[in-house]
Amino acid sequence: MTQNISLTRYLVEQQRVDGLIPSQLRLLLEVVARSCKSISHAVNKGALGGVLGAAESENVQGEIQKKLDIIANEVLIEANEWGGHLAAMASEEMEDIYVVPNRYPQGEYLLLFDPLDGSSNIDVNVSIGTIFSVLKKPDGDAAVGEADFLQAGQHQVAAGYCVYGPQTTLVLTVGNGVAMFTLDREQGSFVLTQENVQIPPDTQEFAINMSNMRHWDTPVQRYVADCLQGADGPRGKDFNMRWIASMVADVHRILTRGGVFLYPWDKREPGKPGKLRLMYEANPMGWLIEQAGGAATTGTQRILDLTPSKLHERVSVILGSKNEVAHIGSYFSKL
Ligand code: P6P
Repeated sequence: MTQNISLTRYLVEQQRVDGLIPSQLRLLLEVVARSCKSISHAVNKGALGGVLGAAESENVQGEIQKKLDIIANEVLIEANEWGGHLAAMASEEMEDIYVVPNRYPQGEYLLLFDPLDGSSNIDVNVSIGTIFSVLKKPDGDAAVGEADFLQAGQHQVAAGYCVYGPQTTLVLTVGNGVAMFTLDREQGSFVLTQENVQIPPDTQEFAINMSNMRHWDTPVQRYVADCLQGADGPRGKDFNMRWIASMVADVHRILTRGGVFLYPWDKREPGKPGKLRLMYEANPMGWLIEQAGGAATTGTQRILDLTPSKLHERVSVILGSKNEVAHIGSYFSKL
């Protein structure tokens, strides 16, 4: 394990050595990390904190919100609105963007987040997490608006997640590889536990919700069928399957030991390109995966190349070990 380097020291050194993190971005990332500590504390209380169960409201996706969804969203908004580093925020839990109130100075960054991803797992004590993405506000004096957020994922300046599992681990990239920080609850700080994360290019493990098999498009059906034939089939090797139904947890496993994650388009809602959201799920996770040597596509296109047309746009997601993602792509090109 690396010597006891705190997140703060890591960010200062990245700023000093590589100039990758201007001071305003460093401040933003430290505030997001502090927010994740607060969310972790609330999550860890569980039933003792009266935070389990559903709230009386729905989010923009039409999904019943959990109490912790709302708590996590409020923590991120309240922690980030006054610091002067942001112009606006966008969240899975809010229909419209949240412009920093006039009583606070506006900064040059835009923060997007899924405050608590995987919230269907909250009440059954399975890992969940916060996903975040940072963009720069386009130059100009015009008031910040939704259009400023509609940038392709390749323009992100920082991205990461915090997984609330057996450990609380913050995973971050600013474009110089992927680093992991584990929360030391005794010190109350995130400590660097891995840097320059590298995903193995090949894998024998895929993550997909198999109950949707009859709804998938042909390429995905053929890919999974070939994997299930194992060593005697066209892949010539056996495969293992995982599905945690918490993207943060599945992606963390892939960053840690390789694998592929698929949430493809399916014909249950043919008008939607997929279930997952482009701007605050697929883009940050896609950049992290690429920064760790993996790949992230829709099956036919690189996710980070997609220019969004609306804030809560959905997308088909295939990401993970580079060679396996390319192999899956070959099923689409055979169409
Ligand atoms: P399903 C959680 O709701 C989420 O957005 C992702 O974290 C997760 O990968 C997926 O949806 C799970 O979806 O249809 O398997 O419940």
